[in-house]
Amino acid sequence: MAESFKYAGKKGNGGELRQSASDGYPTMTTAQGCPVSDDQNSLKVGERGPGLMEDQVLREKLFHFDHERIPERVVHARGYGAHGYFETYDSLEELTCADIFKRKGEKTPVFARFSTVAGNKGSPDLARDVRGFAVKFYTQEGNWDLVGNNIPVFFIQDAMKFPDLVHSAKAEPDRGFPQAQTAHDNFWDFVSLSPESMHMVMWAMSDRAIPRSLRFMEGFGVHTFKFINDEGEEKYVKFHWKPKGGMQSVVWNEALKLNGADPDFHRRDMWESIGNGDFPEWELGVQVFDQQFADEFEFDVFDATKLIPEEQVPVKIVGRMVLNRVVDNFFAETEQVAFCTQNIVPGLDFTPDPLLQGRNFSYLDTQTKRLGGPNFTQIPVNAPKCPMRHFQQDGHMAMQNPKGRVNYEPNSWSASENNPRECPAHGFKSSSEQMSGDKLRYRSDTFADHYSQARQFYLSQTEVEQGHIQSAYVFELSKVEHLPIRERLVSHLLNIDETLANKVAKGLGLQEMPDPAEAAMPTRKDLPVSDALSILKNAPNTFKVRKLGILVSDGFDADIFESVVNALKSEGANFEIIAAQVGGAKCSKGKHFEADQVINGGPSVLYDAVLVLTTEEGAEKLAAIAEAKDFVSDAYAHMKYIGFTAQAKPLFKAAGLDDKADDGWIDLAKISGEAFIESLRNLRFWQR
Ligand code: HDE
Repeated sequence: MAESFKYAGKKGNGGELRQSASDGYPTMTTAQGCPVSDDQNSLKVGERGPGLMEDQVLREKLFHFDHERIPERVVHARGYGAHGYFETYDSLEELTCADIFKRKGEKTPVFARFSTVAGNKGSPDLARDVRGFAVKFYTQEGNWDLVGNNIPVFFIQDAMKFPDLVHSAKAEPDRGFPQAQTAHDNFWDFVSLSPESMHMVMWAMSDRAIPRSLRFMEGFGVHTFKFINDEGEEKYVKFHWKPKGGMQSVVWNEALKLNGADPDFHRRDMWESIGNGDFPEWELGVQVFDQQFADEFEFDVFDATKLIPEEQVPVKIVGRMVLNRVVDNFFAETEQVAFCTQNIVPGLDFTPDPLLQGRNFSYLDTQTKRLGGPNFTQIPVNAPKCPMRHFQQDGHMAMQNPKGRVNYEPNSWSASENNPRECPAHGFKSSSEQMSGDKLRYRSDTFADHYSQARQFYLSQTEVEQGHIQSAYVFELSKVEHLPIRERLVSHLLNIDETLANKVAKGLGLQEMPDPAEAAMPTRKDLPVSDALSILKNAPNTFKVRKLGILVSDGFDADIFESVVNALKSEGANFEIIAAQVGGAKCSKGKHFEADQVINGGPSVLYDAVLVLTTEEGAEKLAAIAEAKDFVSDAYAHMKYIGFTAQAKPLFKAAGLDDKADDGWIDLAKISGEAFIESLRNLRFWQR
């Protein structure tokens, strides 16, 4: 028990452990600033009497507690945010007059929030789902919100379908489940009736939807935007975030186990990496193209279900984002941050993408509902860091009403900080593009090809990744109860790739192959493979900022341990010690090491690779513990590298792995720690 705790234990206060201001703590007050004399007991008539209505201290405390929750986001409810900066590599003045891209080396503060889409606030991090990737840049000419995802395309083409898509993906309304999963009838019913979703669904079934860490995923602005320079010249632009640590995902079975072992796996990883000084970092890239390219490109650049392959328009890197500060308070910052796609700055503009146009309404509307009024822009995480001058006033929680007499314009009062005017030269200007047309509800024919890029994505994957996609379809559709929905989905897959369709049909045990779905346009078979679409083809070849789990027993080899730890340090990687007891273990040189995890709290899914460093006796003891056997058999099943010495064999035998050795098993008695870490740079032994 901490020394500062005092046991009050006297008559009349319930005997709680109690500290008071006289112990050197500041005096507690009510929200009105009134000093509180007793924070343990409500006001009563007599010692056992009924409570008194006049107890303003109790009423204020309960009132505030009752109002602690705000509506969670309808989508992207579960998220995690951090602060950092964006550094501009070079001036982009030729392309855009956006202030943030003007000065080489300039740092602009940012707040980023990553999220899953379908699950509620308390859902697990490793759900198979799209990840939100939203960044608020506090530029000197206003906030720019780039509200993107970790997948470069979207399920639907028109904002009109968004509520339907989201309703179908969320828990079914009658039963209230499943949580944070698309593996149910409603979702697959909707998407199988919406062929436009087939490209994005393919991404969602790929490893992109189960990232190892938020730090190891790409981000995309998805829509085509516009860059406008000082001369009013316009170019189209798509935004990309490239993770400095490289891309990496988990395998599905690992995701399932991670959700049980640590539902906060991604947020804990972000919190710890920033705390360790391994600041998550991404480079911002742009694909810039002109009207001529847009006219000649195979698909409509305003169709958010299509991407532009990097091989066709290379991604030019223009800066980097470093996240170097966790929030002070999760609610104040991560929960109250209000991203709005309509927050853009001079030098940028929207395009007619019908999804983006709808989003520009929806975000402002949702923030007003969620945060309770129009003044959410004054909450510190949302407030611009440049001056704001306008005549908007009042409303719920108004904190920054204009000072002085002037609250309208035009006025004849003298110019002052509180009396601003429009600025035709530098103010935000929309693209001067001419628009005309009939008023109609119509889906452009240029949006009609729903399968070609899904096929291109699938064929661009390695065999291992294609296998994961096949299994994901089979898993998800196996949870669909209605056979016609499964068949309908397979009928779309037939339009994408026959082999994939056959594998999924076989996995589902379909008795008869359906006919291919009716297609508005035939699938193009001439789109070239795009290597940029694969995670494994772009593997980072480093173990940097990854984590090795070292399972030890008393008497573990001190020299091997030291050599591995030194090699990890020079790689910039981390490790955790796992032992049968949290008290830790002694090495062969008699030094005692605390364990970071006890074996039933530190399964191998938490690590990128494992090392089993035990004595024979230690391995025999571990062999009797179910979680220790899972530790090694899961590492094996998840294609992880397994470092070991011969003494660990009794554990492997008990786990049924004694005849399973392959090149992913590394005997540390035979090679140095350095050589071991070199192998770990492959991240997984996919050949297994
Ligand atoms: Fe969102 N989306 N969205 N979305 N979205 C929201 O805003 C919406 C779309 C994305 O960390 C909501 O604050 C519509 C595409 C992210 O706070 C809501 C449409 C992309 C986040 C909303 C889309 C996104 C949201 C819910 C179709 C990738 C979380 C709560 C027209 C480019 C931001 C909120 C954060 C959040 C509406 C489609 C990304 C309801 C109507 C496409 C990352 O306003």
